[in-house]
Amino acid sequence: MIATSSTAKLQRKGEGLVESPLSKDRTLDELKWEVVARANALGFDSCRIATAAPPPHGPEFTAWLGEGAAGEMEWLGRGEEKRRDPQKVLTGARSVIVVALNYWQGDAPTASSDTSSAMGRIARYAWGDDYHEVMLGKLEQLDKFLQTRGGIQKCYVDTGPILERDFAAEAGIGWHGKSTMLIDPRLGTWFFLGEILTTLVLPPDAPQTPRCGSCNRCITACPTGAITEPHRLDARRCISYLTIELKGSIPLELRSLIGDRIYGCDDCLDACPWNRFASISREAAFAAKPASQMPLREYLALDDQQFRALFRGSPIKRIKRRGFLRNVCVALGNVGNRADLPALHRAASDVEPLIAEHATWAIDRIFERFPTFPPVPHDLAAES
Ligand code: B12
Ligand code: SF4
Ligand code: SF4
Repeated sequence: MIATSSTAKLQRKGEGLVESPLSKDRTLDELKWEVVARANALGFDSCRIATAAPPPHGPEFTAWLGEGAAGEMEWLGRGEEKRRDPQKVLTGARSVIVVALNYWQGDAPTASSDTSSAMGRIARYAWGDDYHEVMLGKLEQLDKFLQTRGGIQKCYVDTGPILERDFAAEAGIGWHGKSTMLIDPRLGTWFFLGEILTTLVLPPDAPQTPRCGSCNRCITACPTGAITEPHRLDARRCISYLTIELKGSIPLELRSLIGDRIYGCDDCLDACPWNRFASISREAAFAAKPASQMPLREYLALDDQQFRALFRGSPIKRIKRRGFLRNVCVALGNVGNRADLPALHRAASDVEPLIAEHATWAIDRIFERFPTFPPVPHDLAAES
């Protein structure tokens, strides 16, 4: 708790009350450390402050949009002005409180001992509960505290028009990696960001020194060449975009590069040497759920209701059954075998044309890879 109120720090001068600069600084520092202590108690791994000034890479963001690198994410363009000026998000904003929450869970648990069933890969951030909900709940508690100190706040976790990585870098949460991921030497890249814009003045923290050096591992590790140059990602080629944000058909020329990934991609994160220092998240909500570890063909049996039940609370529910089964078909086309054909044949006549089209593509790929062996069982031919 703050020991002294700000009015106690006012000294008399003539007729009115003026603030002593010294005591004002102390009050601001105390408020800042109170915020940081509360953020820590809520489970955040880092909490630092940036000034609510226009983010430094606004021009790069505009150029990125202009080149069409956002693909179908037209919502990014709609919020362009706001992303380039926090005053357009919250009038009178003075500070941005930035938090980081580690979601690293270690290596993927192996759920199946049946090696004949192909498994898919889900990006680590989506193994457990939806981070938006987990983090916003915590940020709202900080907001309530700041209201008691006279602040007006807006809280965001990937949910608003903010260039989150720019404010996080300004606050010193991490530095801009060449992969575009923000990196902290302690947490690596495995953390989510959240922000509170506030009308309260809080002393800003210093940025970190960038430490990518001559490393280029993320760029060479990317399966689709989506990191076209350091600090620039063409979302249209990124597997995270193709499997999550893209609503329609996945471009044919990129399907085989997606491999076994069915929701998001971690390759440029896995490649980053700073991740060798990562430690397991303290947040129980991010622990892997069984739904993220099923053999691919079992996902194809899900109807709409079963899909919603299986992924309740998970970020995967966002792409709905049609998007998820589309991705499962692509992965089966890449890593499945003839034992997956019955499930794919059923999917090829799904009422959802998007699923049917990708299932047909997958069947063709499996026949290409396994033209004669092992032989097609009789019941398989009958089912198709
Ligand atoms: C759109 C989006 C995507 C898109 C586009 C990603 C992209 N790199 O642009 C797609 C769907 C591909 C995506 C993928 C992922 N995303 Co995303 N995404 C976002 C979102 C909503 C907006 C990002 C954005 O504005 N992009 C536009 C470009 C121009 O900005 P940027 O890439 O962030 O680039 C910044 C820097 O590179 C810098 N910059 C630009 N030019 C230059 C030049 C130099 C020299 C320097 C130093 C810096 C610099 O300025 C930019 C603005 O800060 C943010 C949340 C948010 N509101 O910010 C989450 C966010 C960036 N995503 C996040 C995550 C976790 C992911 C994935 C790891 C998920 C996954 N496993 O599949 C991948 C990672 C892929 C990658 N390498 O970025 C986290 C990242 C946390 C972190 N530690 O960095 C965020 C912050 C969400 C959150 N609240 O935690 N994402
Ligand atoms: S998330 Fe995957 S596809 Fe996207 S840039 Fe990173 S490695 Fe490339
Ligand atoms: S892999 Fe290397 S270049 Fe890429 S973000 Fe990590 S340290 Fe930077």
